[in-house]
Amino acid sequence: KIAISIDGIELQVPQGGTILDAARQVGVRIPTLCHHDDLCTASVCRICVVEVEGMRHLQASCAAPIMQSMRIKTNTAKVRSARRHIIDLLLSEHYGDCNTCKRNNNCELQSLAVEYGVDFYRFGHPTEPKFAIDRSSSSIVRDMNKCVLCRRCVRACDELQGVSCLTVASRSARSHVSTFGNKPLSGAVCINCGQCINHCPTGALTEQDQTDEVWSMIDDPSKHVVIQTAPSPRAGMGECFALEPGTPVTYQLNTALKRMGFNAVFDTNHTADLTIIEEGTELILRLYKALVQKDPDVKLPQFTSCSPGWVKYMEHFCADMLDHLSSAKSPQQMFGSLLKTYYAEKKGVDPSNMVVVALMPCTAKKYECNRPEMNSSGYKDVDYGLTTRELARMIKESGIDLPKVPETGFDDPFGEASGAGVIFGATGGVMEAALRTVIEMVTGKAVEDFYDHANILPVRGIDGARLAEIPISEVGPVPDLIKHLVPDWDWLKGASLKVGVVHGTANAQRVIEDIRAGGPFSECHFIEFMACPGGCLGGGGQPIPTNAKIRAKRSQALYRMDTNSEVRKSHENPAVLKLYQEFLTDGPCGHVSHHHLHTTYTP
Ligand code: HC1
Repeated sequence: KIAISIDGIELQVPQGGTILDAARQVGVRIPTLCHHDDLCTASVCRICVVEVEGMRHLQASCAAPIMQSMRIKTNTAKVRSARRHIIDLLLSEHYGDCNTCKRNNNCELQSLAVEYGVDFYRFGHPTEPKFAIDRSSSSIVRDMNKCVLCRRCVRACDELQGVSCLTVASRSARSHVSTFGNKPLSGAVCINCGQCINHCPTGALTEQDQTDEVWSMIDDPSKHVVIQTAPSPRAGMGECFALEPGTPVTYQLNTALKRMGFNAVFDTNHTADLTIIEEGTELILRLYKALVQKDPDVKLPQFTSCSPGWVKYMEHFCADMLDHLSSAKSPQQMFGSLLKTYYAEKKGVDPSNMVVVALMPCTAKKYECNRPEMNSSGYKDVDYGLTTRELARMIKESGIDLPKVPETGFDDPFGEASGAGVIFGATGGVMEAALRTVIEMVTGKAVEDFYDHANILPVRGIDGARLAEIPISEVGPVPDLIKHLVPDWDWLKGASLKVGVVHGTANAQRVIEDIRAGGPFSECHFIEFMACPGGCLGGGGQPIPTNAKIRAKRSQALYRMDTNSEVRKSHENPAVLKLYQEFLTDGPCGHVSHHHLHTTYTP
């Protein structure tokens, strides 16, 4: 350890750590802009400069390593003047008006300007935009006039997602963030995940805003407008209303949505349960065909397919492996199809007048609902995907103080969901939900007989890519629901189900390479892939800021909701079982379910 002092505070720090880390350790706040806890150091903005006794130049605290004893000052006239100078220079290039910016009051440049008392544009202010706004993507809007060249989007796209869609082009005054060949985003290799958005400090990157379109649907009396709410927004939405990350607002949200004018509010966790039945059955069928019938065309491991950023990643980067993807649609899309068929008929609503909105933590969900495959109801199954941030704006616009409103339940017939459905939002959650069902289906025993309180801890965690083995020590009778598909379980007795869990597509890239090379992941039977760090709860449509601590709190909230749920296994959700009796009458992976709940992807 090395003894240093920061603003007169004496402390011991490990050799090689940064001044910024040391300052945080003793509660000294140094402003940052290009620095982000999720990303590698870039040290390009220099806003975090400090004075180090004996050094002629100011040091960027995010990058300067502590190799020897130092006396550091973070708040001298020289430091303040340098920081102010940097802010003035950034503002001289930053075209746009805070009042009309989506990041107003949530912009790091704006906060710095306030903090450093900027009350005029010392070096001028652009009066004309330099760049055309790119609105071509169904998920993301790029306004490079507001870019401060911090490269956080470039690093997020590369380091977290392994996509590298964005890069810095040209030099000095011409330097700008660009796609390959400066193509519009819709024509670039982008997976729509939005990680660039929630790592951007300003309004240079935002989601494709559909709030006005949704309002006009709500205002149209001829429309029956329903909304489904995904697991993760309920653990994140509170942050937009100054609540601690991980404060659940599930039922207040339902009240707000009803007051805003939605005709019905449904729980996406319901179709998460349905996804488990369909995807779990598909897995059993794949295993049976591959291991018993020795069918060479059946691909293992099966990959989950509910994360649309991950699906698009596969289409761009490993299209030759698309037949590993489960054919089950995501819960969002299953819901859309059911709403415009089963529900529309029950309710006596003409599906052409039904508008399905999905509240999602994800910008890629906007892309997913626009995919041409997603119209098995005969209409566009899901009309609008709203992010957590967009819906927060609509709630505020409605004058609703979300934390203060009373709680309301979800509407029938899709109001019932299990705890397995809610953990879909956290990395490992889809796998745990699937295993709870598969273990009970195969062994005929309660999952609690093998895992305390049905918590399958081997698949939980935060490692970007992890493996687990689930032993099948005994087998029971095949349950009625799938009896027509597999005759018995004898072939699984004594086997181990090998599973993987992966989040962040940069990790997915490593796992795909491992599979190609015949590494440990190639031996898996089933792998959960989620495009975003932490799973959907870290999605590109969630409140800003994001970091590992915030994501951990959202995750804990989802697992608490699961623990407190009355039903914790997808196959015990009575509303899902009723759906098989009334609508999906030829059972999981049957013809009806194939038409409505499954799809195929082509490169
Ligand atoms: Fe997700 Fe899913 S969990 S993909 O992460 O399978 O977005 O939250 O809604 O569809 O249920 C996202 C979250 C979400 C779907 C479910």
